[in-house]
Amino acid sequence: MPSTSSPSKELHPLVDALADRIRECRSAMPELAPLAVDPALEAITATLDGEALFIRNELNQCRGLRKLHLETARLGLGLQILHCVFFPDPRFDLPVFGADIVASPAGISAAIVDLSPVGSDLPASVRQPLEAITLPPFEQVRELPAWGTIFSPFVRFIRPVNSTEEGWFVDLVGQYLDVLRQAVETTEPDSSDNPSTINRHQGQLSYCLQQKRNDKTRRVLEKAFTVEWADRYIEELLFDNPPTL
Ligand code: BLA
Repeated sequence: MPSTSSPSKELHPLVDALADRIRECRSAMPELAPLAVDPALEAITATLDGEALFIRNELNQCRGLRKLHLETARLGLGLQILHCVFFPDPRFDLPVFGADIVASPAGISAAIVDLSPVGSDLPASVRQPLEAITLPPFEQVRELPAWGTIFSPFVRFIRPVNSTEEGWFVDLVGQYLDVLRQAVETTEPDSSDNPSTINRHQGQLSYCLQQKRNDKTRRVLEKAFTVEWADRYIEELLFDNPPTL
């Protein structure tokens, strides 16, 4: 790990490896296109107590997904974050993909991945292949927070104990993204006014609302920047509500 005072932009090997795997899977998505990012939010740098902070945001869209967001960041006290959410277009019966890693000089404290439903159940096109995935025997499985009711039964929330487990986690995320890509390729959209579309829009709103109950995210951003900045960042970039249909 780089020391906490290092101004370098190096990231924990798991953060780098997972970002690379996500980029590789993202590049295989059909009709992938860049999505405009507010230049003020694309690359953010700051200094806190002499430590260099940065956030890098990558935004794309593709068939079936309204926003593919990958963020890598160093946010003070040696904290490193990988944050990734792929939000579906509500006209498609597709889940929300989410992955998050929190690393500090003490190691990785949290690694989570899920394909989360935006209705009562995951579509069969996603549930069936997920059921077929063999879960690696992670030693430390973490308990979900109270707001974590949005996650599917396939959510994996762990603290990897060594680089072998870190590799398992990267592979697992790759498998979840392969499942998502196949569903993206085979799902046909409903119309905007179809009741299923409206329900999925509602479900995505709830997903965003629940994620905003994670005050650990908010606190880190408030400390590195300001309360107002953190609020805007969360509302407009991390968990913006899906556009009205
Ligand atoms: C926890 N998220 C955390 C923690 C921090 C952050 C500091 C506490 C570390 C720990 O519990 O070990 C911070 N995460 C951030 C910041 C960003 C971020 C600052 O993404 C972005 C700038 N969080 C998500 C997504 C998921 C997620 C998409 O953003 C899941 C798909 C999950 N983060 C998540 C969960 C916890 C967490 C479940 C544990 C919360 C708890 O135990 O209370």
